[in-house]
Amino acid sequence: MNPLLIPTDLVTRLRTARRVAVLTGAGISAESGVPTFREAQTGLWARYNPEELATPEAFRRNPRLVWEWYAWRQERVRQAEPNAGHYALVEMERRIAEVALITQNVDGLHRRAGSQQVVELHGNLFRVKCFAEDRPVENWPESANIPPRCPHCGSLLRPDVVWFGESLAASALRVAEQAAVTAEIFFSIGTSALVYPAANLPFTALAAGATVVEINPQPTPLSPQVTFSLNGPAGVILPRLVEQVWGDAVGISECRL
Ligand code: BV8
Repeated sequence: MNPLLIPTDLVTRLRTARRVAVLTGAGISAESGVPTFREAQTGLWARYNPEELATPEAFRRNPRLVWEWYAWRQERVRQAEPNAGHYALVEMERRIAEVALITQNVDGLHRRAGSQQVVELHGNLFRVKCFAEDRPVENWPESANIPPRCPHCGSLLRPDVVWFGESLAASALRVAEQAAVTAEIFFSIGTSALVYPAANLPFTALAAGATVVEINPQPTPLSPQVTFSLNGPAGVILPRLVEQVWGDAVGISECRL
């Protein structure tokens, strides 16, 4: 099926939907030039497996290495701009009564695009917290230390992201699960659906009777179960979807699709 052809049945359902939940992964930021998790790391990070670096064990073993890896990722994201896929979700949020945007991404690009209701399940690259006290830290005195030290207890500072083996924030997970249970339509966009508990959410929505839509150029473990599978890049398919649902109603030129 031509991925750019949005099933009319999906267009009709979305036009009348009042509660929509959207789960995004690294794939939605790919067209902004931010490498996905599975894509090989480049340059000096090519020899590291991200799932090994994104762990408390790796940080204990070599805090400087892990801190510098996150600094490198921050720089990649600073040079990036949200893409048409991010903006289409902003448009969806404007048009539908309730949209819960649940992201596994730590790049902050959804908020930069203008999305309001964003649940960052795995944290944010640009926030820092104390490794010992697990509390957010806004400012810390400049020093030669890498990683810098906590101004309260002197222990190491770390990125405020959820590492493998660490639990997600209970509040974020609760909001995400509630959105999956109550959604009429659940979108799974740009995620390989391999990392838990996020990967449970589409199945929770399916079990609750939701229409589940996957947008991904590649098949995932979720693909056989979904109602609609749109196999193409989110930055192409999402604007097309918004245009087909609301295009003539809103005069598409005004929104940055
Ligand atoms: C936990 C933050 C309690 C840090 C991240 C059950 C079964 C098996 C394993 C487990 C399980 N329960 C727990 C585990 C262990 C583990 C896990 O799931 N492991 C996996 C690898 C098997 N989960 C955890 O450790 C979680 N904690 O459960 O705590 C506990 C603890 C221990 C044991 C039991 C319970 C914590 C998980 C969170 C880890 N932190 N990020 C950082 O970013 O540095 S996860 C990180 O990787 C991302 O946030 C994201 O979640 C994930 C990457 O996945 P995707 O986003 O999907 O990206 P990926 O690159 O994989 O795929 C990109 C996709 O996009 C592809 O499909 C591609 O085709 C597509 N694509 C490409 N271009 C486009 C596109 N799509 C659309 N448009 C395009 N243009």
